[in-house]
Formats: sequence, structure tokens, C-alpha cells
Amino acid sequence: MVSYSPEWNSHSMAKPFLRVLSGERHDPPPIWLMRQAGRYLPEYRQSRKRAGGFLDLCYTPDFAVEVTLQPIERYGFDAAILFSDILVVPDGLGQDVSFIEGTGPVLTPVRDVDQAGMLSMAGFDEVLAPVYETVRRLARELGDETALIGFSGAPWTVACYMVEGGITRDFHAVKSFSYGDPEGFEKLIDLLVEATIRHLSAQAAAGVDALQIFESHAGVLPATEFKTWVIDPVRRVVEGVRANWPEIPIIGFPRGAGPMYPVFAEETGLTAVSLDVSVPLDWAMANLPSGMPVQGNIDPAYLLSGGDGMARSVDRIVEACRDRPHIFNLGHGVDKNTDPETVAQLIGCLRKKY
Ligand code: 1CP
Repeated sequence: MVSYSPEWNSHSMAKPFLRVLSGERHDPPPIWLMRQAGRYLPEYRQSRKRAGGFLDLCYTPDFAVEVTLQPIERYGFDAAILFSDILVVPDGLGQDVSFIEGTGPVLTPVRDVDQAGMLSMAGFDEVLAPVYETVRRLARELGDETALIGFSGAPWTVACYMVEGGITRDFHAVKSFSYGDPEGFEKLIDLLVEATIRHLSAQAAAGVDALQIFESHAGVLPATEFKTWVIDPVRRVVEGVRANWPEIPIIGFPRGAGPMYPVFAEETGLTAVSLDVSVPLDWAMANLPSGMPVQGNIDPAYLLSGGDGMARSVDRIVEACRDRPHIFNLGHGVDKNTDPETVAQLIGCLRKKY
């Protein structure tokens, strides 16, 4: 496990979220939620309408700052996550990316090494400049207690969208490419490793306190390919970011990794891991590297039902994580049909215990 010196930023270290990432426990556990900004919030839907398209929202600092802060103002979470998307990286590499209402992301697919060869870093910094401006403004606006998280997708997960051309159920196009032409696919992964290091390092330079790498499609690969396309690229990203920013905490979210969670946690050099809904906590506590902070892992569907079931689930998670540095979070993102009031109740359940 990589540790870092608490002296690196004494101002930031007052933030409970960062203290936990440095290996301390904090009671109550700091809380933030994946997709805490989004469609379930009426104020987000308003801003989204005013911004026009989803990418306009991501690339206009006035809007991106506004929607990042909405859940902080409403709930007082311990961390804000930059409002952006993992698919700004292929956009910066020159792929056609759009977001279609009701369908989700649509990309002109990259199906082979020749199509991948059309992409480049040439326009990357310019396309992504507004994202870093958003980070600079947020870093100035957030108070002393609230941390700012920057993020990217992991190379494999971003490649899934780039090759499939959008959301998929079977992952056949990306598997055909990576199994059929591993050397060609490696070139795409190499480009994504480079772009991801650059993107995360630029967010660090602009003032984020911590980074999260979303490997949302970790769970679709067999074990050997998991090592090649998940662990190795994430380890290279972590090493590359740390070459520029040795102290920055980096959280990994290998959704669906199942029994591969411990090897992912050990071999990537990450500071912490975020647990998905299916990870049994007693198993995770026994098998993850000792002292490594964890995030998670209440099922976001509890936010649809609320009530006593949700309260019991909060209790179980807090109890199971009592001997580790723990950040309370969901096992995946907030669903768009969530009632904002239930999110307030979730936070109440957690904080009233202390
Ligand atoms: O207005 C809209 O259309 C809302 C939908 C939306 C939102 C709110 C998308 C489209 N992206 C986002 C923002 C977003 N995406 C954030 C910042 C907000 C926050 O967390 O508060 C983050 C961190 C992401 C990350 C992201 N985008 C992931 C990784 C996390 C995960 O959900 O597994 C992924 C896979 C994406 C791709 C994406 N973006 C949007 C959609 C509909 C999708 C596809 C999701 C899928 O494949 O099911």
C-alpha cells in the first residue's frame, strides 16, 4: 500500500475524507456518493436544460461548477466530485462522442488498430482545458472541510465505450478486438494510459485533493485478461500520476472484480478501493491489504426503498468496516429515480449514530 506524508498539505489534511485516505479512522465515516450530482436532483435538471447538451455542461466551467456544488449545498457531503464524464478522454483524443437523451453515450466506434491509429493527443489539452478551469474554480470555492475529487475512467473501461460505440450488454466488439489482435489493442490501451496520466495529472495541478479511477467494466473479463487489461494499465496510470504527484491519494473502483479485488488492490499501488454492492464485507476485511482504506458499499437501490431496510444496511456496513479507515459510499451510482429526501435520510442514518 502506498502511504503519504500528512505534511504534504496541512490545510487539506483537516478534511475528514483525506484523513481517512491517509490511513486514519474517522467517526462518523466521511460520506460522498457516486453520481451525487445528476438527474435525481431537480436543480441539476434545471442546469442541464439551461446548458443545452451534456458535453456543454461538462465543458462550461460556470455550469460544471454549479452542478458539482449542488449536492454539497443540499447535503453537506464530505467530498465533492468534479462534474465531468469518463468519455471526455476519447473526445479529447479526437473520437466523435455525443450523449443522446434516453440512449446514453454514442461514439463512432474504433474497431481495429487502423481506426485506433486515427486518434491522437494533438488536441487533448485544448479540448480538456475547460475541465481544469472548473477544477481551479472549485478548489477556490470549497470550504476547509470539503475535499475535491478528480477522476477518470480506467483504460479498459474507456476502451469498452470506444470500441463498442456506447453502452453494451455483451462486450463482444471490444473482446473481439482485444482477443483477436492483442498487439493492436495494446496500442489503444497505451494511448489511453498516456491520456489518463495526463488528464489526472492536470486535475492534480489544478487543485483536486484526491483522484478516483472508475473501472466500471472490470467484471467482464476472465482472470488472465483481467491481469493484462485491468491490473497492468491501472498500475501504469498510478505510477505515471505518482511520478508527477507522489503524494496524491488515488482510489480505484474495479466494479464486478469479485475475487480479483485483493490482487487488484495489491498490484496497482492504489491508496484505497471502492467496493461494489456484491462484495461481502467480512471477506473484504479479511482479504484486502491490512490498513488499506475502503469506500462503500450500500446498494443504491436502498435509496429507492428507504426506511428501516436502508437504516439496517447502513448499520451493517459501518459495523463491518469498524476496524479499517472507511469512507461511506454506495456500491454504484445514485439512480435517477431516487427521491432526494431519501438521500437526506441516508446521511441522517449515518450521522445520528455519533
Ligand atoms: O444529464 C445526463 O444525461 C445525466 C447522465 C450522466 C451524468 C450525471 C452521464 C452520462 N454522466 C454523468 C456525470 C458523471 N459520470 C460523473 C460526475 C457526477 C457525479 O458523480 O456526481 C461521473 C464521476 C461519471 C462517471 C462515468 N460516466 C462512469 C463511471 C461510473 C459508473 O457509473 O460506473 C461511466 C461508466 C460513465 C459513462 C456514462 N456517462 C453517462 C452515461 C449514461 C454513461 C453510460 C453508463 C452505462 O454504461 O450504463
